[in-house]
Amino acid sequence: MTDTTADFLGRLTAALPPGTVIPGPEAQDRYCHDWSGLAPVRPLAVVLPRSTEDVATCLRLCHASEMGVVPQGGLTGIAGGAQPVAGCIVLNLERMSAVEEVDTVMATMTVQAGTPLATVQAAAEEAGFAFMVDLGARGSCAIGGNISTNAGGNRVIRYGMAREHVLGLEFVLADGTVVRSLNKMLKNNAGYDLKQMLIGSEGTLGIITRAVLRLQAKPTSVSTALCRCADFEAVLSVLKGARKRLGPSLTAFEVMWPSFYDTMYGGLPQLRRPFGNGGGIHIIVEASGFDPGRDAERFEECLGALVEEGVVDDVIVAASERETRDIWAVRESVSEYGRVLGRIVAFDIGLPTTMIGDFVDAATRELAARWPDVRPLAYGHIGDSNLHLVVNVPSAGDHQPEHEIDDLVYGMAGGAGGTISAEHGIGLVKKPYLGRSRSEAELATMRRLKQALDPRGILNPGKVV
Ligand code: FAD
Ligand code: LAC
Ligand code: ZN
Repeated sequence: MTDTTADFLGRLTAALPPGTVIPGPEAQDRYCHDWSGLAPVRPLAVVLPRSTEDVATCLRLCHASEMGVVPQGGLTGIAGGAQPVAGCIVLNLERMSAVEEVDTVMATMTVQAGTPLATVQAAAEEAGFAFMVDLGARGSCAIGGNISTNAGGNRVIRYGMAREHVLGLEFVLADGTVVRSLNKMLKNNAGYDLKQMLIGSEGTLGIITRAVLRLQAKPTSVSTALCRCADFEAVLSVLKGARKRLGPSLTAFEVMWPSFYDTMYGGLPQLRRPFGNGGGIHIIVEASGFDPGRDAERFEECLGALVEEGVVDDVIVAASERETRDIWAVRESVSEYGRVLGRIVAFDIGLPTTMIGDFVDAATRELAARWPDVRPLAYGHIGDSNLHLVVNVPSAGDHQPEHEIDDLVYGMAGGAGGTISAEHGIGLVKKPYLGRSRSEAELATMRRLKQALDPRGILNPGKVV
């Protein structure tokens, strides 16, 4: 540590309440990495603020000394956005966890940014509402991280991404300026909508400290089915049919190719497999409604028609909460990749939906031509045009040919007019490929925005753009 760094950490520690600044060597290992699989990095210090004022004080000092700051929520990000950067401090918002208000007339909830997503969902339910951002990491991720990544998840087809669920934000700019923009109104066109700039900016433009969230009425019925189809053409017919027959009741459409489905069931014997080993592509279809007397019937009519049309080969409709959980269990087993596959290279591609089937086939072919023992698992939020591909080359062990795999898959996705990130963001992992999805003019505009808001480049240095 240089004298200046030691001086800086001394000033930071003195300016913040006792126990807020944990020196790097004493910080728990969990702050040293996120879910990206990148090698852990020990920060100079971990700052654990309890208030917006603490965040502002910290940023003011960092700005003055040009000290880099890596914001962290629940550290479940997959793109390396929350991964510490050597020579920088970490600012983790876990102590800023509180549901401050539920406004039952406006249907809003005001929360601190470190509140876990599952806590937000539970508080909404307790108040008779639902918060409709939902993803597998719900127990660990924080709402500030969800907003900063503009998270997607399983209900996007009906309710949209995190952006659609945010009405107001409080955030702190790089120089410590606090911007309180805790709007609750659905309509507010008074000048630029500043929150939109922060949403999805992955901690590079400001630190989110509070959010006003938009709540939804809690559906009184939820119907869930697992369908099996022969091929991707049939999957597209099911999507069209479900959209037409279920309209806004269609709340999830998650697809699992045999590569994903069979590998995860094979690797996790505790999961109960609803169908035999009949192959095919599996779809979780979920509908939610407000007419419990009729909703289940309408759902079964829809699925019955799809079976009759010959696009669905087999279907199981969950008859209990337990069966619903069983249907989702394999889709939610993605946190077990380490156990089932070892090290992976993960993709979060967006593609025109009609092209996804051919893309999966072609990528599988090309990967196998290069690495004969490759295991490419395909699944995703296909109702949102979002394909996840997870690749493992068993013979490469802990040294996966990450860059070659990235080049191959991103080359193919770019050729098909896709995006390199539909929901996880760019972080560090995808930064070298951003130019495949954005034009020079778009990149230059992003850099101008970054320069205007963070002229000393202290916020999440080296990430995104
Ligand atoms: P972190 O990982 O801590 O941070 C993410 C980014 O946000 C970083 O760039 C960080 O610097 C920044 N950040 C965090 N908090 C703040 C703040 N308060 N202010 C400013 N910047 C901040 N993602 C999806 O979109 N859809 C899914 O379906 C999905 N499923 C997942 C399933 C599993 C099992 C796992 C492990 C991850 C999944 N993810 C999914 C990825 C991840 O959960 C999301 O990206 C989530 O939104 C990250 O939240 P976090 O609190 O963990 O953020
Ligand atoms: C999922 C995460 C990885 O959908 O985005 O499983
Ligand atoms: Zn996803």
